[in-house]
Parts: sequence; C-alpha cells; structure tokens
Amino acid sequence: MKLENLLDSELSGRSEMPWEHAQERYAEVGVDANTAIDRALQTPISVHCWQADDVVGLEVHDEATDSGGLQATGNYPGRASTGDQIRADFEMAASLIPGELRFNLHAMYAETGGETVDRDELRPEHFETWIDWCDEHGWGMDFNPTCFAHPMVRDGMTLSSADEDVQSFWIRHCIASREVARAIGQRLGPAACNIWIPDGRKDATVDRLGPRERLMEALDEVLDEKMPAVIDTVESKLFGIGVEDYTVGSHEFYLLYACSRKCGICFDMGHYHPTEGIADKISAALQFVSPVLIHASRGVRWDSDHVTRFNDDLRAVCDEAVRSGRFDEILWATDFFDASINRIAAWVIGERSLRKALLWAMLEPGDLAREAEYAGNGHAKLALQELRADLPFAAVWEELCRRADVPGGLAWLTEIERYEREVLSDRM
Ligand code: RNT
Ligand code: ZN
Repeated sequence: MKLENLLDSELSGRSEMPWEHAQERYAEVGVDANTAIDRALQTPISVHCWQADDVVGLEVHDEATDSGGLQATGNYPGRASTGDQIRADFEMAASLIPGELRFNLHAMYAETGGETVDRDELRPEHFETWIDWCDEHGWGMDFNPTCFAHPMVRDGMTLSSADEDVQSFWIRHCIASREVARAIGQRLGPAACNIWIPDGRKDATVDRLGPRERLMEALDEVLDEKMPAVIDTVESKLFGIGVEDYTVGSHEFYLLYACSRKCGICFDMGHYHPTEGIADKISAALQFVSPVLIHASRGVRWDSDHVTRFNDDLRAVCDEAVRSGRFDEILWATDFFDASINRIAAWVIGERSLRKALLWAMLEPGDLAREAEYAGNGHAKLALQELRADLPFAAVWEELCRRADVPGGLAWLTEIERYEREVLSDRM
C-alpha cells in the first residue's frame, strides 16, 4: 500500500470496530467511555498562535533583535506573514481538531494598522480583530506579553535588567498586556495571561541573586492590580540557546513566587532536564498553587519545542491531571513550533495528540487500579496498566472524532494537502 492510495481509501487508517463494542469492553473494567468522550471534548485546549509563523509576529523592527533563546528551525514553504493568513490557517487547522479550543495570542501579534506602536503602549484596541474573530468562532482566548525579539532586550535581560530604562519598559509592557488580557476576559470569559521571559546568561554567571531580586520586584509591580478577568501565570525554563548557564526565572523561583503571591504556575514540558518530566509536579504543586497551566510541548535534546506527540510523557501528564481529581484547576495549552514541516499539519498533529492523550487518561480503569493500590496488590495494578493497551482505544477515538465532526484516521491529511496546493503555494 502506498501513502497516496491509503489516503484515498475509505478507511485511511481508521478503526473498524463498532463503537458499541468498544463501549462494552470499557464498561467491563468500570469505565464509562461515553462520559470520557464528552469530558475529553469539553476540555478547552488553548492553541498557540505562534506555530503559524515560526514565532515571528506582526511587528516591523529596524534594529536587530534577540531571539531570546527560541529557535524555530527549517524553511518549509507557506509561512503565514499577516494576521489574515494566520487566521485562515488556524481556521483550517481547527476544522481538523476535535473538541473545544481557545486561541492563545502573543503581544507581538498586535495589529496596529500600519502605525508603529511600541510594546509598552499596546492597548486592547490593537487586538480587536483577533478578539472579534475568536468571538465569532466561539473560541475563548488567552494572552502573553512578548518579552523577546525586541531591541529593548538588552544583554539578554528584560524584567530582571539592572538598567532601569530596560526594566521599566518591560514592566510597562507586561502591565499593558494584562490590560489586554482583561479586555479579552471581560468579553470572552477569564483569560490566562502567562509571563515568560528569556532573561539569563550564557556562561559563568557571578551574580545569581541580583537578577532574581529585580525580577521579583518587577513582577510584584506588574501583578499589583487585582484583575478578576485575568488568570495570571508564570513560566520557568531551564535554559535557552545562548542562555545555557543561568536562567533568572528558574523552576524554584517561579514555583515559590506563585505560591507566595497566589498566582498560577505554568509547567512547560520542554523546560526541564532532559529526563525530568512534569507529570509528578502536578499533584505537588496543586497543594499550594492554583491553577496549573500546562504548556504541552516536546523536548528533543537542546530543543524544548518539538511538535507534541501521543507519547509516554504526554500520557503521563494527562494521567496525572485526571488522577489528581483536581482536573478543573488545570489549564491546557500547547507550545511548539516547527518550521521544517507543513505548519498547519504540525498544529493538527500536536493538538490532536493532546486531545487523544486526554481521552486516553479519561479511559483509564482508575477505580480498579486505585483499589489494587490500596489493597497492596501491586501486580494487579501493573496488569491493569498493561491492559490499557489491549482495550479498543482506537474505536473510542474514532467515535470522538465522529461526534466532533472531524475526520478520523489519516483522512485529515488529504485536507492539508489540498490547502497546501490551493492556498499555501501562492505564498512563496
Ligand atoms: C519559551 C516558552 C514560551 C514561549 C512562547 C512563545 O521557551 O515556552 O512559552 O514558547 O511564549
Ligand atoms: Zn512554554
């Protein structure tokens, strides 16, 4: 079978098992597959806008800017370069992603109608087109200040800079961003406003305390005003390209900050040591901090932003979120960018994999496993974990896609190829 024949075939990789049979198999192990589908579909996933254009944004800078340690590699044709193109591409992607979506925008995607508006002067009106568009489609929205790729990033520093002009510029930008998030929240329902900064040093850092003290003070200023329509979160990172030795906003820094200031924490799956997962952090953090925002991503060696896949790491995160019993305090967002493949396909693969992992977690025979654990029956617990791979998951996923009116199996790939031919090829 050749790929093109498979895509043309009626099944194209879809499950043939009748949904009713699958439902019965899950019922035997105490799982209501119907409820799992509903829950998985109703869990909002906040889709990052920056996959569309390799984190370039819509601003024009005359001066050179610092990438802030983010690297989108590759030059696959068809990159979106206007707000309209990003919106069109996302509409395409969204038609192939099952379940409730939100749209996650960065400040660098302001639309100022040709006027130069610096980041510390952004206002909600510069995002009106985005907000109207999300409203029209019934998508919630989230927001992020953009503290990178800008001439005011000096010596790799923003909020933690020792240069008062630099630091106050970024404080004003973050406050302006919270105002935008508030406007979004008031219109579309509470909006997450996630702060990530690139601040750090390449090598042999001597002063590790000073920048952290300045970051703490800057954040306190940024978050000073209570905004009920805004869900504030802070995101740590271990290192970035060119920022290998020291990151001001480390895991410990932000976890303690969030705990003491009562804001949310963001765990990005690609932001820890290569073998360190975030799954086990969820139940620990939730004792002290809420909400927990997940940035679903995939680290590969030095890169923290490969397209999310339905792999062990993602399943572990979703399992823990469901098992914690505090699923409502967990917010789901994606964060990856790959410029070497069709960007819309990257979106679809990444978002579908997260939805799939959520469904997988919701289909765990969790009551039986918990019973075995508390009865000291470790082997039964292991056997139940193994059983998950024997249950007809594909048929339930298929049913989820059917209910959401999106193609199952590989059929969505045909749509992407058509869009590439008809729309993306004109962008070269
Ligand atoms: C960077 C962080 C951050 C960014 C976006 C663009 O390492 O993960 O979330 O990816 O804000
Ligand atoms: Zn992230």
